[in-house]
Amino acid sequence: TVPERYIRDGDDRPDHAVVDDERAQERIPVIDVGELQRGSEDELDNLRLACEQWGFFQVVNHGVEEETMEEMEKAAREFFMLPLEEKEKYPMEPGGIQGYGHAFVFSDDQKLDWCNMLALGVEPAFIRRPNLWPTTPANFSETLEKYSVEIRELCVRLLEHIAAALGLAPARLNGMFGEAVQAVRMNFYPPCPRPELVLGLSPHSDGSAVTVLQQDAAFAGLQVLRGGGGWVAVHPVPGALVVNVGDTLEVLTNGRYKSVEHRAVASGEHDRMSVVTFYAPAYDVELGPLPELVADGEPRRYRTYNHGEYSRHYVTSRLQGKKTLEFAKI
Ligand code: AKG
Repeated sequence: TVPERYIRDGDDRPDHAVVDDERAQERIPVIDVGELQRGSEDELDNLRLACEQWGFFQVVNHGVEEETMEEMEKAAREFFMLPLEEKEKYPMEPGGIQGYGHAFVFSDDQKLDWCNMLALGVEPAFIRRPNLWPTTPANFSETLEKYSVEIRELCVRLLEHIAAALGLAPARLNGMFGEAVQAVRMNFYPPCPRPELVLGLSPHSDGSAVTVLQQDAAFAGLQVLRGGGGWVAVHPVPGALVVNVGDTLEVLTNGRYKSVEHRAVASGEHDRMSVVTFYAPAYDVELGPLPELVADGEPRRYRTYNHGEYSRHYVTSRLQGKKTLEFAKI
């Protein structure tokens, strides 16, 4: 049976029938980062369209070593397989954002997501809470360090190409990010006896500029909300990483590129794991729509604000669609 605290009702219930409806054939775009690196204008167009029309895409030839990804997946899985009392040595405090537990729980009457997570700040160093980095498996920290360096390089490259796709100098976005913030969340979704009653992770957009997600191949549990309605499943492409536009990029582009609501559903048969990296500007950066991207006569949709304040607002809010972006709206 499924404990009452997880059971959703009404509109909140996941619609697993999503895979049978007319959206079933839709696939999020696949972008070849190798082609972008070689200067392909066609691939840059594909990236632009992916950001404008989807806000979500998969990347291949992304430069993150297969071995690095496999090791990260293995280390995270080993952690989640530990007995509960071992994992609870790294507790996420209620309403906290780092450690092991259920994130985004703010009240006793709130429905829980069918998910365990381990969330850790990685860069800059001052956001790290070393006592929350697991010591089992023994190579966990070393593996996460290596993984994070390679993912960070990918984020920097992606932001260069995204800037170029916007008609900006490639260094424009990275140049204003300062000591960029990088955080990782590992999500583990056990099989659920009644998956139609629960959500793995509530619908939300990300507060990041870009998010890079690694998922295992067992089950397409990640779903993306399409304009016009309907959830589209993100089918795992072997070796690919999933990238999405976060709220910060939506603000910087004055809404040209939109952060997109997504959620995770549980499976009746398979467990599923995702390793998610959030990449965002330094906390002291003042953010708003880039003047070059606000056309003459076009209204500014977002105000200028301090990114640290926005981050605090984000992490102290429930996962609730794109509600957190209200903070930035004029
Ligand atoms: C998140 O951690 O913010 C996610 O959206 C994860 C979704 C997934 O597990 O695919």
